[in-house]
Parts: sequence; structure tokens; C-alpha cells
Amino acid sequence: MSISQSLRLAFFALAGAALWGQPIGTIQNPSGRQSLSLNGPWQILIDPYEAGYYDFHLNPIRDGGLGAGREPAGKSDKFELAFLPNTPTLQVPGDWNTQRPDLLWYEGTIWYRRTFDAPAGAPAGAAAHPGNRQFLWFGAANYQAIVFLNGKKLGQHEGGFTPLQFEVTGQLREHGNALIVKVDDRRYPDAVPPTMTDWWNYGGLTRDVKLLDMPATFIQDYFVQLEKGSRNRVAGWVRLDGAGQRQRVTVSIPEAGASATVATDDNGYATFAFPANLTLWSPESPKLYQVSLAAGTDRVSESIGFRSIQTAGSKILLNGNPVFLRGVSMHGEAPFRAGRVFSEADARILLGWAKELGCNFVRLAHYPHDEAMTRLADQMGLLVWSEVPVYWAVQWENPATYAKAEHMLAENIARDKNRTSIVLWSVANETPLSEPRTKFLSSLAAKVRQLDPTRLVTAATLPHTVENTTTIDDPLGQYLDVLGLNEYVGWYDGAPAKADAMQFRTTYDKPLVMSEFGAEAPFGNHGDEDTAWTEEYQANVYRHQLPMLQRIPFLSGMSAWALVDFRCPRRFLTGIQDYYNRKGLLSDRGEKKEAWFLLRDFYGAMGAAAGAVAKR
Ligand code: GCB
Repeated sequence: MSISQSLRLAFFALAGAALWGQPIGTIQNPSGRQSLSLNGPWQILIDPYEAGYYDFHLNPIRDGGLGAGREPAGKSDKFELAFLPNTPTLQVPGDWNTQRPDLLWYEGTIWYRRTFDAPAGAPAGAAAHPGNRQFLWFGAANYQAIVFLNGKKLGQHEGGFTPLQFEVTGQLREHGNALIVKVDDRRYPDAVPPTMTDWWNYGGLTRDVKLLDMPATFIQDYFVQLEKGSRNRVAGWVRLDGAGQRQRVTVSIPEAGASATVATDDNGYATFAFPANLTLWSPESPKLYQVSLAAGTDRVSESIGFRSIQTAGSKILLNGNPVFLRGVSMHGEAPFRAGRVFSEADARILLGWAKELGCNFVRLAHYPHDEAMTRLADQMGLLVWSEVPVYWAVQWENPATYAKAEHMLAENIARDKNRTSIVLWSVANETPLSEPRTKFLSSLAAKVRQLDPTRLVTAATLPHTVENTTTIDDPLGQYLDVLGLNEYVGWYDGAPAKADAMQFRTTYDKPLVMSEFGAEAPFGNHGDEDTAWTEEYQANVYRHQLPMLQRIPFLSGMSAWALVDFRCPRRFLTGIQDYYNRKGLLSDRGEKKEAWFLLRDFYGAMGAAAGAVAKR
């Protein structure tokens, strides 16, 4: 490494430390904890000028403005920055765009407010445990959030797709706690993602909100997976939060008769490793075990599966056997009702379709999806590509942007590291070649390996094509385990038949996943196969793509773009796109286009052949 490279790395590291410093402190498995749901109607005030936060000379209002939660005191008080009893509401979880027609295109600040009771400091319905600690937890707020409780600012968070959490122990009242959140979804060039994306910028409190009630010292986080490369040794770590840091922690998998007891250090941290005779998780048999952790009075348990994932040359090995990823990419957008996915019901529709298509793999593009998706993928047996929104033209030379990207990546891994379905962490999508970009992304790849050595690192790259030959030679490839490539032969690149003559070469002895391919057509738009935007044209692209993909010897997987049509502000064609990207195999109403049936038959045959090989 050159001196300038090491300096740049050190600079990135320092920038990260200065901005974010702390380990991710969010509580692992919040749905396995005692909590009060704060979902439901929240009052909202739309504030395009941020007048609830800045005064008329643009100085931050000293008491927090609308965040202070003040109400007019008596009939002669002319105070304006207030929620009134008749202030309208929106549902949480939920993006604001799809709840009111006048908010469809809105980008800016909306203030949210709700009240709740917390008898004796504990969530309603729960027995009061003196000495317990309480935390406000938000599944996601897109994009920036500032949170106030009872007039006091608790903190802020940047990044639209990962949880945020604030300790509120000692700050709760028995009745009438006022929780106010300023959510701002404006786009910025130095943000992650930057201003130009190919999806709708859904704003708001888009996922669950909870008040968690925890013992004074509790199991804050844990990582339980198979040891890298092993199929019968469970390994990981546990971290406690609270005063009594030195404790004995027991990790057990009762059904497998396996457990270990370890002692935490002064920081409440311990590692463990123990043998276990396990039925391994796979798409064909997605076996999950109840895993329990106990420390002092605290206990937590959840379903976790165990599998190994490795590469050997151009193969991906699942539990030691080559697996071909039959996949589809999807946005975290709910069909039928529109808006962001936030529930198991939403996830069941999307992942159910992926199963029906014959997939064993899904690419959850282009940001961390709701936890309901990855938990259900564990149950349904779908391998997952998980991604952070380092998308298109990010500010590669801006240390603050790097710090944001790294933090989001760390938050994503922190949340989902026990989801056995996830086999690939992706650090970027379709980023333009340059040295600073490769430096930025290789630093992210190194971060993944540091945080989770058990999974594979990937990124979706752009094709380097000269005439009919695409060469996989992106310099980022040296830092990845699996190369992702988005190619649109037949759509952005030539006519469908161009695929027949395409050759693929690689400079890496690594697996390739064709992370995107496809074409656009609204459901029901028919014509001949040479007419763009028809179902026939789209199907024809698949008809030529699939044999082309089969001819690539180092291909280990593919994920068609995309499962379902999705909203997108940069897709203009009236009567065709109408602000939707129509590359879905299904419409946003779940209607099946011709290409769906082609890919379903292809995956069906492939799956049957793989099953036959496995049985031999
Ligand atoms: C891509 C992007 C994806 C777009 C897609 C398209 O390569 O990764 O986000 O939506 O192309 O439809 O152009």
C-alpha cells in the first residue's frame, strides 16, 4: 500500500470514528423482548420550510421548536409551534407518500407526534420492574430523524433503512408521554444514497416503533452462527449492557443438546465456540433451532438456522455442496397497497412470489429491507443478498460520505447477522469506475470481513463490454468473494438477439452472479416481439438471455430485474411507465407478464435438475 493510500485509509477510519465512534448499540431481536408497540395513528405537521426547527433568521430554535411539545397556555397565548387536538394523523409504520395524495411527491420535513402511558416507568400491560431500563426503538426513519421525548431532544439518526434507538430510563411519566420526531427525507449529494436513484424516496416512520423494557443489565447483542468453514461448531459472541458487566452467559440450543457457558469481561463481552450436531439449513430444508441466551435475570431466545457458505473457484458452496442461485431482485415495496414493506404479511406476498417463480435466492435491492423479510426468508428457505444504498454516483472522496456508508453497513450487519438466509453482503450497486471509488468500496469490503467473517462479500458492478464481449475485470473484484454484474443485453444494450453472440470472460477465479438483467413492459401491453414496451418484447429478452447465461461457465447465480414493478420518479413515459419502472415480471397488482412464465419454467427445470443431482 502506498503512503497516500494508507493516509487515506487512516483518514477514513478517523472520520468514521469522529462521527460515529460507538459500536452499534441497538438491542438485538427487539421482537423477542417485552415491549409496548407505538404503532398506530401519529399526529403529523408538514413543514417544508423547517419552520418548526429554525427561526426566521435560520437559527435553530433554542428549545427545539415543535420538538419542545409546548401547547398554547391559555386563551391569550399566541404561540404557534404546536400540535393541536385537531392536527391530522398518519399511520405508523407507513411512508407518508402513499397515505395522502398530496404527499405522494413530498420531500422534506414532517413532524410526528404521539402520546403514550408508561405506568411506573414500565410499558403498559407489563409488570413494573423497579430498576428496569427503557429504550425507544424505531425500525427505520427515512432519511434523517431528530427525536424528542417530553420536550427533551434524545438524539438524531441518519440513514433510512436501519433501526435507531434511544435510552429513556428515568425520563418516562406514568401518563401522557409526548414523543415527537422530526423526519426529513430530502436528498443530498453527499448522502447514502445520493440524490439520483431509481426508486421512490418514501419518507417517514416507515417501520415499527416500540418502547422496550429491559433488565438493568441485559443481553444487548449476540452473534450465533456456524464457525467459518465448519458444519458442526457453533461460534460467536455476546455483549451485555449495564452495570454488572462480569457475568456468566449460557448459550444453548436445547433441541441439539448443545450449549456453552462463558464469562464476560469488564466490557460485558465474551466469545464462545462449541460443537453441535445440527441439521443444516438449506432452501430445500430450512431447519431453524430455538437458540437461547441467559445472563443473570435476562433471557432471550429466537429461531436461528445453521449453514456454511464458501466459494471454491467459480463455485458457491452451501454446506459444502455447489449451489446455483436461482434468483430475483426486488424492492422493499408492498404490492397492492403500495408504499414501503413493513409487515410479515407484505413479506409473505413478495417472498411467496419468489418461491412460486422457483427461486432459491432473492436479492433485496438496494438497501436493508424490513426485518420481516429476512426473518421470513429464514423460514421459507430463500438465500439472501443484502445490500446498502451505496448506489450509482456516491461522493467517493468525501470522508463524511464514507463514514455514513460504513455506519449503515455496520447497522445492517448488526441487525441481521443471525439471519442464516443471508449469504451475501453487498457493498454497492453500479458504481462508476475510478480509483477513489475502488478505495472507498474496498474499505467497505474490509469492514464487512471485520464485522462478519462468516459470509461472502459482493457488489453489483457494471459491464465492460466491447462489441460482443464482456470482460469481468472491475478492479473491485480483487476485494470481493463473489462478483455481481448487472447487464441489460437486449434492453439498454442492443436488441434481444444480441445475447446469442455474447461472450463473457473473467480475470478472476471467482463466482459470478448476474445480479440484474431484464426489460420493461407494462402488464397487458401487447404487440410483436420487436416492439419495445410490450410483454412480448420483454419475454423475448428473457428467451435470448437465459441460454446466454447458461453458456457462462463461471456463472453461479442470477437474479432477474425485477420481481414486481416499482414506483420511480425518473420513469416518465405516459401510458407506459407513468412513474413506474415496469421491469417487473409481475405488475404492482401481482399480474403475471409473459416473461414470468418463461423464467418460472426455466427455474423449475433447473431446480428439478439440481434436486436430481442432490439425490444421486
Ligand atoms: C439498474 C439498477 C436498478 C435499476 C435498473 C433499471 O441497473 O441497478 O436500480 O432500476 O437498472 O431498470 O434500469
